[in-house]
Amino acid sequence: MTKQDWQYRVDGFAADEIALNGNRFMLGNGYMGLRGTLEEFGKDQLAGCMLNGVYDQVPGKWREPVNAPNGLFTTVDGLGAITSHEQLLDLRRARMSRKTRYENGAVESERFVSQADMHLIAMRYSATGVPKTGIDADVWDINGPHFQIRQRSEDTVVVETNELGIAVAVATATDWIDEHSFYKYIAIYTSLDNEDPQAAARACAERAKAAGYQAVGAEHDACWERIWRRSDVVIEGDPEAQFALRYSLYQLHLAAPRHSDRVSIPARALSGQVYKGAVFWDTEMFMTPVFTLTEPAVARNLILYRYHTLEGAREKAAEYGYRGAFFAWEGQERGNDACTHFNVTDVFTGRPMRTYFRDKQIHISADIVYAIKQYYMQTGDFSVFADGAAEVVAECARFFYSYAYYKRDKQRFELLDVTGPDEYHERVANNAYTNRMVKAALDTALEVLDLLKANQPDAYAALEQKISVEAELDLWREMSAELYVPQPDPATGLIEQFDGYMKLEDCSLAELKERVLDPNEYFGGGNGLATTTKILKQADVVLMMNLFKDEYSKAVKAANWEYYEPRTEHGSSLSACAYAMMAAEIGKPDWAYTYFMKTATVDLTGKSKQYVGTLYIGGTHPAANGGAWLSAVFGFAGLRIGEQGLRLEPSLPAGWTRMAFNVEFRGETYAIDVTPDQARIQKISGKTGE
Ligand code: IFM
Repeated sequence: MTKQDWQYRVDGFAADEIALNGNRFMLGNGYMGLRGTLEEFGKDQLAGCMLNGVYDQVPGKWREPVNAPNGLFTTVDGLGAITSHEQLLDLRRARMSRKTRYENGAVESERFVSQADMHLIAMRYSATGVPKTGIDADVWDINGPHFQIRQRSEDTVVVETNELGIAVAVATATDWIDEHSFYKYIAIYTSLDNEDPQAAARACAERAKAAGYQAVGAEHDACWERIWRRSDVVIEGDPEAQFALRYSLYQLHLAAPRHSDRVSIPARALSGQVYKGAVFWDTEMFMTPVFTLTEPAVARNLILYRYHTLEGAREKAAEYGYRGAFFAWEGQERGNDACTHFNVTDVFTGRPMRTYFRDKQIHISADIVYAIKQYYMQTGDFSVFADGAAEVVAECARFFYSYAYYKRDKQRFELLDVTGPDEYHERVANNAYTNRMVKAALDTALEVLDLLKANQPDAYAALEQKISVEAELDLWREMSAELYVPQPDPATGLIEQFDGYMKLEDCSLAELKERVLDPNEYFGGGNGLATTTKILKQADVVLMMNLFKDEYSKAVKAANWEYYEPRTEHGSSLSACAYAMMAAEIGKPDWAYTYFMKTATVDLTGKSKQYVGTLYIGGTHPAANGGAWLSAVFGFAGLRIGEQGLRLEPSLPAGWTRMAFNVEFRGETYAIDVTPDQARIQKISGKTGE
């Protein structure tokens, strides 16, 4: 494989890389994600075009998003075996192309998923034989089948999902150049976005055909040009790092919902049905921050998605006997939690294992409030509160008040029976990350409601009428003041991850791994190897210190990084970036670089966990992709954001001669330029993308 500037290329065909290449060569536009499989591939090679926000459940199986019928499907008879193959991804223009030679001929194609028209895919195809092109409705599913075919012709397929009866229409318009080559325009609409999806898809495909490949391609390219103008980060002196960061941003952008605040970015983006196509805290903690500073309109959509899914979070809180909004660990379109109580299968017994991802990760609600607060602070956009964010924030605070215990003997509130980011230790008391985040959520709720009352009394009154919170504000204030937040030990500087963590067995990661009996066994859950030890799944205290930088001294940060780093298994792709950012801050650039490259190359190397128990978890990693940007911008460039504005505390890795990028802050664009000798922030008038 070669990586050149803006291009990623794989030379040679490897059958065992088909699934990984499907991820690596992804295209998408937030509405749909198209896997980078070859045109002749079908469900056995995991061809897929996932529609964001369209879910279906087969009775007794997990609910997951729906793959649309494959309108790119094209075969050529008699080609024989592959003799050479080159597949190329142009990041700048988000186009995938391939050149394949066979014993008896050749195929060349190029495709893009339009960024200008979210319903459209365009393809150019040529072969030495006579290609047969159609629509393959026999799609890849993990827990399918999800639809019935309602109508089918050569250039149109309309299907209807089983559970909710959502119609998905795929219409194609083919423009033959000669008998070997053609342009094909594939349009996808659903009954969620159009009353007559079939007519809309047909019109879209025909419109594109009339405009032609060059014209629709030019519109698409122009959109991507704007995206890159806002978010590109230039790294000089390290082409590997440059490419990895751009590639990460590319993957993240593929899933960004620019068109709607009714969908978000699932944990595996739009690369497939893994993790039930669900939205996790990954979005708020690792992706939204990128958009908040580069494309705030996308961040706003992601935030308001939580408002539109508030009902599910309220239902979940009520289900467990609480008030307010308990956001899902695995959220789907109504905010409903797709996570079951038995989310992992034990590899030894084949039995479902009781896990507590769903019931105990109360930090998700606090993560959402944290992202909202950062969004408001960094964009100055207060209108988001009247548009729904105030209700989200208030309902989260209400939930936390109803979840907490007041311990009379200790005269403090505590959060008992929770699971923090380190999911190997379930049902713990006073997880430092959770408690600190909950305090921040309460404070944000109080601040926001105060501001709303003062500045938009009508909006405040409407909110009060809808969910009447005024009587609870003093309770939240009291809880925030008296909530226990684990502090650094005065002697060691260490923050205990949760009550009793320090008493657990202190075995090394290497020792733990020697105890492994099955390569896919889960380290958490009831009997997991890590549960009785100090080995953690992913950054927890270290993540918290990144979020509340000003509250801890450098010495405390260093002590905790050094303590927790060797004990972290990084069993989640969310982990590396937290260690990268903190390493840069405490003067460990080599470590920062190692962790940066780990997060930035996760979808290139494919070296992430593919199984948890018997559960397949492969796909792309948008949180790690966002984490690459966070590591570069907050870690290496050392961007710090306070009430006073922006400042830099850079710590460039060896060999990096320059970093340059733009951020949008409170309606202005700032150009940031860092070299080993100087760091500059310069206001540019207007917004980058306009
Ligand atoms: O949200 C994460 C979780 O923190 C660790 N396991 C994977 C999830 C989805 O990325």
